[in-house]
Amino acid sequence: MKLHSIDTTIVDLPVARPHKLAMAVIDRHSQVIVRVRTECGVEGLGEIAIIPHYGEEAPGAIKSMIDEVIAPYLVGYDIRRLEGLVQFMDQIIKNNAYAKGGIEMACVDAIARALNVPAYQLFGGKLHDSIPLLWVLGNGVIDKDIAEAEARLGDYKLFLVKIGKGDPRENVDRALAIRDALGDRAQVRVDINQGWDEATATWGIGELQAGGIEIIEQPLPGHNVEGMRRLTERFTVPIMADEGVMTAQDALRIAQRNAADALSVKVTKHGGMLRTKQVANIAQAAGIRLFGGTMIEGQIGTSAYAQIFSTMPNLTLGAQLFGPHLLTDDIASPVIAFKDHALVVPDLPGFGVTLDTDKLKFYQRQACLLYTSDAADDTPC
Ligand code: MUC
Ligand code: MG
Repeated sequence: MKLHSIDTTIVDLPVARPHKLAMAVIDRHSQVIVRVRTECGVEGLGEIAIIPHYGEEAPGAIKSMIDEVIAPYLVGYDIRRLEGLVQFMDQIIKNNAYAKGGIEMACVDAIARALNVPAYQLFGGKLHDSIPLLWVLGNGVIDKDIAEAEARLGDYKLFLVKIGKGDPRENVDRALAIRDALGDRAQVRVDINQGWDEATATWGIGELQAGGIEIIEQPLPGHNVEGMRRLTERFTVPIMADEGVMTAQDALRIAQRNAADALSVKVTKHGGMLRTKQVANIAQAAGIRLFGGTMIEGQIGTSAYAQIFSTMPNLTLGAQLFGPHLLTDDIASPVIAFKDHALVVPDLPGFGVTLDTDKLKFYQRQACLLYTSDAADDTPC
């Protein structure tokens, strides 16, 4: 299965409402779609969803990294040697996890399609037929978040409130008001997205824990491993790392320092499905629980994430794969089903997704988008 070509397209997809995070407001969501084709005519699809200001890579840079730097070296490579392909990409260029992860994802889809098996079969097989789902409340306004949670209760029993921007007192009050409104009908977690310093976190987590918040995600900057250790030791409410765990080495450091109770795993930030499984294996060995994270993927990425999540024994905290519900249109056929507050892991060959080339053309980026930190603004530049 020698690689013949790699194509990339940037798309900007519509969302149901502006999604407010500590670092950005998303009112159109950007993805780089990767299509690989082998010399024997097998095709595979990858999706790199990008949360603005979350990581180190951006859509245009990812596209040119793949088109101009990585792809020229990969033509003719036998993609069945998947671990070799990942190591080869690391020789071509350091870091650039999103770009490499998108290529690897598309190769996994192609290999599994050629073998006529679901992708999870390449990673040890499926342990979970379905994965409990979490909806992210990102209005930044109490009444809107409560109304949205009420409307979503049919599909979701786990909610995550995005805080970490603005007044910490307002952040805590908003999360607790949502928690009180939902009562025992749902669990409520928070994601601070690195927004607090340690003193604020020590105060804020105390309040959130007393108010019944279920999990606290990434309160401190990702590099502050010792601060995360102190919070993990101090509080009984689980502390989860997200931005603090990008690489397998990060996972190892967190495990060695007892610097989190849980990790949020994401194929894109770890640089592919093999590397995500590596992080999961370290967590499993250390007794750390996993949460299936998201970068707000559509059908391709959500299926890919679900495939690898389904193979992880310690993925016991559900998954944030709400992308297909937040995005109001997609460039691929629907393959994701939702049942009993959970996502059903697809059993079709590969990721089971078919590209809609008309939609791909329709949503293809025409101009660069500029995201601001406090307004749903997309001024062309
Ligand atoms: C994050 O920090 O988990 C993904 C979805 C969302 O609402 O936030 C992001 C990133
Ligand atoms: Mg997070």
